[in-house]
Amino acid sequence: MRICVINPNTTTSMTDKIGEAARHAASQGTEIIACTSPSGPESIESHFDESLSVPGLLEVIRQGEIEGYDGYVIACFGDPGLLAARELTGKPVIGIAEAAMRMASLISTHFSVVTTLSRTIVIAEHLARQYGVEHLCRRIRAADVAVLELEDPASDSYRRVRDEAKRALVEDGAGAIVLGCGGMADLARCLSEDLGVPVIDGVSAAVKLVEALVELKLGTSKVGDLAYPLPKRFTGQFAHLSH
Ligand code: 5HY
Repeated sequence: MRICVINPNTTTSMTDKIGEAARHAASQGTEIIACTSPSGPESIESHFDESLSVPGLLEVIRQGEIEGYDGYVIACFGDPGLLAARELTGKPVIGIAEAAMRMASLISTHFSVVTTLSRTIVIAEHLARQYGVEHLCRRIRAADVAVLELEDPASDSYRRVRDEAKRALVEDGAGAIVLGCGGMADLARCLSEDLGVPVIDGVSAAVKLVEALVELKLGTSKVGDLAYPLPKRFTGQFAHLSH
């Protein structure tokens, strides 16, 4: 099977890191195609960034349908454009936040999330509520690490993420840690060894969920709100979407 893993920000080094984590998690026979969004912000750290990341990731899905991929992963912890993306395809589309939160609920009674900047905490809180896991999520915490600091080997981002996760274990009574950024995909194994608890990277979790759905021949329902978009005219920069 061929899974397209989309980095909705435009930082190619982060796409490479996300692709590596996805390939590490993928089963033999699964090909991972890691794609960087063709348009949008270099990092997604606000509602504004998130909204402007969506057209680019939807364009990757539209092209992916021509390529004939078997499934998609949206590798940004805000799960931007997830439902719109599901409208565009009959294949499974999994967001890394939903994947990580659901996996965490299978292996711990309570988990905490460690994300990047404190201003993004509310985005993850909204998702936990939307996914119906807010009662299992003790707290969404921020390591106050900017997304692109995760790309800088000289930054002490690992230590800051680790120390915030340690606080989550002590203060929240969390049994597992969910990493709140696609750019943290490479930290999960080290952190889990350092902390002695399960640490969930959403990229790996999402790849495994897509594989499971494809193997079960389960795709996105095309009945109801996730049916293909209705044909209509679009103007301006979206005129090419008219059909
Ligand atoms: C992410 N931003 O996973 C989110 C993390 C965040 O560019 N990739 C980003 O801070 O919400």
